[in-house]
Amino acid sequence: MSSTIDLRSDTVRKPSPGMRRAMAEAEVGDDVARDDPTVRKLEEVAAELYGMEAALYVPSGTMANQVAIKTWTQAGDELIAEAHAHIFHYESAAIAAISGVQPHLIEGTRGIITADQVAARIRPLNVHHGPTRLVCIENTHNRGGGSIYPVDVVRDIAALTEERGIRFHMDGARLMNACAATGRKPTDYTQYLDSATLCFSKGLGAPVGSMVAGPADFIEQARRWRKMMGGGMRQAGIIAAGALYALEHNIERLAEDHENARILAHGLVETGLFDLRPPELDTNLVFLDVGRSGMTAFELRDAMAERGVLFYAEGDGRIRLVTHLDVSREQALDAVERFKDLLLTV
Ligand code: TLP
Repeated sequence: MSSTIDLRSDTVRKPSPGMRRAMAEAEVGDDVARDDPTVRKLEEVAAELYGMEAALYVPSGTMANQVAIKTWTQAGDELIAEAHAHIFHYESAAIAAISGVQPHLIEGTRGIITADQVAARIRPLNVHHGPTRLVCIENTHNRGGGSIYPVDVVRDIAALTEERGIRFHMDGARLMNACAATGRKPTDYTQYLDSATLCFSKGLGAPVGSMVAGPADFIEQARRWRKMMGGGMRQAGIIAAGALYALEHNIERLAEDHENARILAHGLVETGLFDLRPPELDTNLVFLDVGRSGMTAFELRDAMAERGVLFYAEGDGRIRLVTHLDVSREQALDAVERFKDLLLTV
């Protein structure tokens, strides 16, 4: 039996031996008392990476986004986001449940929204409306197919939000993928933002954790919401050491994941049975329409799982294949062959 190729998400890869060693040797303390030197170091390094005053280590990307939303808003406010944003689709309705905020959604192009679209959604100050307090973007955009925000679009939205006194937040779970693909620095994007997140537990390969960065007073308030949400951790240096190791060792290699994503996409599109939807591929998230395969996305997922290739099926006739540290070039090529075995042999 050939080995399993797990393309469900870049969250499934496991910490490397080097990372595990760094974690085992981490200096630790009680981080709720701010006594953990490794967490403090990670927060400093992360703030510097984003060119922001401060950063906060949190258990997940979801908590990073939700403490930011909670900090910038009050119940009864509105926030503007893209219609397929992770904060709206995949965070258990936390915007409503935790912050009591109403999302005002915009259908973007590959998840990208423009300043003109945002301007048209900002509420006039009027007793009929909840005030628009926050604009959120996602870079790279997950359901947009790992798409990358053009820097000038981010800059234009920032000019608008600044003029209108609205905060600007970025879900940067995979911002380092955007940087690896464009050759840009994180600060090329974050210089325009009031707050931004980064996940260590996706393509960067750490087992746990994300960070949210922003102004020092924002981070102090976010620290309180983190505690309220149950995210105050004790000897968290053990996991923070994995995140530090990831920042040191796993950024440059993200380009390999993008190359392997292209191998998968091209191999499958060449069969004539799949279309990339959206039609471009920027980073490590490959969304394919299974239209001409003769199977639904769910049937295909189950049939391929029997052949040792795992991925998620979407409700809209697409499958999502994600490359990461534990998928080699050979495995990407092998996965394409296993699809062909299923679909092209009579
Ligand atoms: N995304 C996961 C699932 O939740 C869909 C995945 O497999 O892609 N922002 C973005 C853009 C994300 O893609 C994710 C996770 C998060 C935030 C949340 O991170 P976690 O899972 O750490 O809460």
